Amino acid sequence: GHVMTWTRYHRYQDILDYLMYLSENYPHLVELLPIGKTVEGRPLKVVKISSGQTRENVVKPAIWIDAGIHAREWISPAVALFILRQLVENKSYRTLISEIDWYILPMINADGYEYSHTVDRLWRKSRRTAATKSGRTLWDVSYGCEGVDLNRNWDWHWAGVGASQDPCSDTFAGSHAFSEPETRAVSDFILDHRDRIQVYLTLHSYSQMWLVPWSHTKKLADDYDDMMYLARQATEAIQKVHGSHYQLGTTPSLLYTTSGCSDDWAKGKAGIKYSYTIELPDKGMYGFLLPAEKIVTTGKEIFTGIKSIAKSILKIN
Ligand code: 0X9
Ligand code: ZN
Repeated sequence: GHVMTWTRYHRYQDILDYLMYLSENYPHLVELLPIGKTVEGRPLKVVKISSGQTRENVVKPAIWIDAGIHAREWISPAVALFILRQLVENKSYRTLISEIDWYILPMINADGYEYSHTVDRLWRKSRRTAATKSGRTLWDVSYGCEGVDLNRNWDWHWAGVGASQDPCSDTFAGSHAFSEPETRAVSDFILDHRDRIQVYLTLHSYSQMWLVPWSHTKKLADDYDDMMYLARQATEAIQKVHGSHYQLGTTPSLLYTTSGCSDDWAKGKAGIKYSYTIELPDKGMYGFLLPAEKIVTTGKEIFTGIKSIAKSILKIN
């Protein structure tokens, strides 16, 4: 059994138990792929969902979804798990998983997530301890200097605009690109599967936006129109579910310029054409403290958007 519900936010161990439950109950659909460990030793597990019924000689396209890069954005892993459950337990999506392989990592920053449950609800970064030359940790010097912003640590214009080299900053980029075991594990896995992964999706909160690369520059990507076309269909489909409006555009046009982010890396380095950051609800009323009652409604609308992307991908192929 498992203790997963959709009415509260769960601890990491309960999330791992739920993944185990799914893989034991649906062994023909669900495979858990251990890809590494966090700084504090927590396992990182990619869930592969695939029905295996492929036509011969056809390479199935794959979609990657990750969540929980930022500790305090609790709605993100919750929505990833909701989508996971729909794909596995809802029989109406059998075609979707027979024609597309899904790789879902419900939690990247497991250390930070646990810390946000036990110590500081608004913690954002990982829990890397920065050692100083004197042998003391920076944490001894000043609270908040632990951790790396795992959405500034990717090998794409690393430590450029919108990222900090100061360990005490909330946007600390780390000591070098991919200095962190969490980002390294994910990027290695994605590179290993880059031939098949056609969509990269990463879930954040908050502000209700569907963000399109690039974010390190105001220049538009050559295939900006292609990315926008699929994303526009997705956000229009989302709006039909409960009327939620997701703003659509590049990060600099809607927020600010950022470097070393996962979506830009997935596009720029891994060559995944359709790469998006989804900023989940809300628009600021609760912000990071979105009540758990919103998990189901948010999950439903985002799953609708993702299904739209999946259908577009199948048409393109
Ligand atoms: O600053 C971030 O990392 C994201 N916002 S958040 O509030 N979730 O921290 C925005 C990322 C925008 N950058 C890219 N889409 N690359
Ligand atoms: Zn975030």
